[in-house]
Amino acid sequence: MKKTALITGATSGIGRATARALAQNNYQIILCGRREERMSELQKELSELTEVHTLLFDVRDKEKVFEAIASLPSEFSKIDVLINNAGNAHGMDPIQNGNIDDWDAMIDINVKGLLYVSKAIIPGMIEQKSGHIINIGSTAAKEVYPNGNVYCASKHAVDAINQGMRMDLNPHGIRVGAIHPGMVETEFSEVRFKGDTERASKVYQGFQPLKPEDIADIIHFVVSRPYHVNIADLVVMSTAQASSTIVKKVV
Ligand code: NDP
Ligand code: 8X3
Repeated sequence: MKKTALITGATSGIGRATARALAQNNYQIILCGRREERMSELQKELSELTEVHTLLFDVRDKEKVFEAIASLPSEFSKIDVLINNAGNAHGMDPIQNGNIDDWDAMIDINVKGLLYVSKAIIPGMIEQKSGHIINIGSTAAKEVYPNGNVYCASKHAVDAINQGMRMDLNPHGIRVGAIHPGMVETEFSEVRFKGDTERASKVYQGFQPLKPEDIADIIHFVVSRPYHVNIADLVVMSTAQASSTIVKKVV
């Protein structure tokens, strides 16, 4: 029987690449995100490979999160793998100039949204006595960099939640682990810089950043380990990157 994976933030970047990788590897997929057209396109593409269900919701909207998960048809309601991926950075300013709406967005999406989705899905995993939750953190979950303040705080929170989840779900036989990527070329910087594509593209110039497919490949590796193996915490950077602030660039 096919396993079912629910992926938040599946309309772009790491989430979309993960949906493709898992669809190619015989998972049925629940795609989540807000952009309907993107989702329909991906659903069409992946339906050539596997069964696909889509859920449109904003992870900030508590009620919609619970409604969406409760609306899953029976053939998709047993979730084996949850990829808590939806998230972004909003802005990159010194704390004294920070925009409060940006702070709210990062805490509400990256932290509270991840909690809402998890809260809606964990009871089913407890009941079925199995499940695998992968929380997408960041190198920003492990270190802080200048002007990264609230984004780093939100990802440090993901790191803490990941550890707490693993402890609390341990009696229930549920696997919990985090993957912490360094710089991955996705729409991430476009969102961070509010559509300034020129500024965004500069972030990835002069070196080979990770591709979303690199992380998707690792996620597939992680979920395909034998059930007694839980990859608890994984930091992944491009070879050119040594830390958040040290990147070997060709100028
Ligand atoms: P993208 O911007 O390409 O993708 C972000 C995804 O999150 C989109 O599918 C978007 O979908 C979804 N999303 C954003 N806000 C919401 C919301 N309020 N409700 C529901 N879905 C939402 O970025 P990445 O793929 O790079 O980012 C994915 C994850 O990886 C994030 O958690 C990010 O912090 C993390 N990460 C990224 C790194 C990078 O360098 N790119 C490095 C380390 C971690 P939609 O807009 O359709 O809702
Ligand atoms: C995204 C990577 O370095 O912009 O989490 O924080 S970074």
